[in-house]
Amino acid sequence: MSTDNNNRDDKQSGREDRDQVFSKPLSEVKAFEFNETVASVFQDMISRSVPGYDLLLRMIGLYADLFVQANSRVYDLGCSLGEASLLIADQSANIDCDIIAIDNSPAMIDKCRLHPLGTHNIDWRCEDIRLIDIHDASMVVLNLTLQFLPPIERGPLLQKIFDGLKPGGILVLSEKVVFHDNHENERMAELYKGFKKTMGYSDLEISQKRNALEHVLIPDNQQQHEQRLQNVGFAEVYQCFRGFNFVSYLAIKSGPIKSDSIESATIKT
Ligand code: GEK
Repeated sequence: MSTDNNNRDDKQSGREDRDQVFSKPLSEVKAFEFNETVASVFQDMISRSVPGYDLLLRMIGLYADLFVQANSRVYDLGCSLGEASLLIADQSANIDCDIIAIDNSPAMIDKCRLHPLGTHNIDWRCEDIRLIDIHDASMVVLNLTLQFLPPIERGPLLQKIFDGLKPGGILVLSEKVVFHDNHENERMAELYKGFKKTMGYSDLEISQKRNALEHVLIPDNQQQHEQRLQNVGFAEVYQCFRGFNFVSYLAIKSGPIKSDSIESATIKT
């Protein structure tokens, strides 16, 4: 599928939110920012850039059903347009819990605040996740966010999350990763580029975005993630998803399992 065809289809269908941020040659590729331009096309950008993004969201909905506890808090850290929070709110509609969705991009949070009021009880906050307090949490989501923090600040944030979780609480951590093995690393980069082309991105878009993200998104490898999660205290760490160079972990703080557990799991569609 060529990009030209996609652009034509979009114009014909009247869709104006297609990601074309890097489609024209740029004289200077600036560092990537979550600004208004990006926020206006973010839904399309992330679903065409992250293999399995929709599945990751559905998994977060499932975890909410299984792990969100009554009288607890749920934190969605780096919530962007709030897709994960909206799913969690749907899944935990019958549970007395507070959902706190945080992003430090004003453009993202402004758009979150446009979600219909009254249908979801979500506190949208424009804050830096490194500066917030976390307490009484039964679920914390870091869906593709940790990779944007300076590496040295990742351990302290995970420690704060672990300390703020109730027994039996969970962290969902999804990230782009690199691989220890050079050959695997190159192979996955090649496959990921192929994936982006099948999603309608041109070679120019792929290379300009890669340059823009160069010092902004700094991926760790799986060993670093697993070690860090164990170091802060998570007794159970499971890699529940991998799509090329994207992985998602479910990390559980020891404690009792919610009484109405796996057998009753239902996902609203
Ligand atoms: C989703 N989780 O759709 N404080 C707060 N927010 C931050 C910080 C910070 N220090 N650093 C980055 N962000 C979402 C997708 S996107 C992933 C997450 C991506 C925010 C940033 O503004 C952006 O909205 C988000 O983290 C990362 O499930 O674009 O690949």
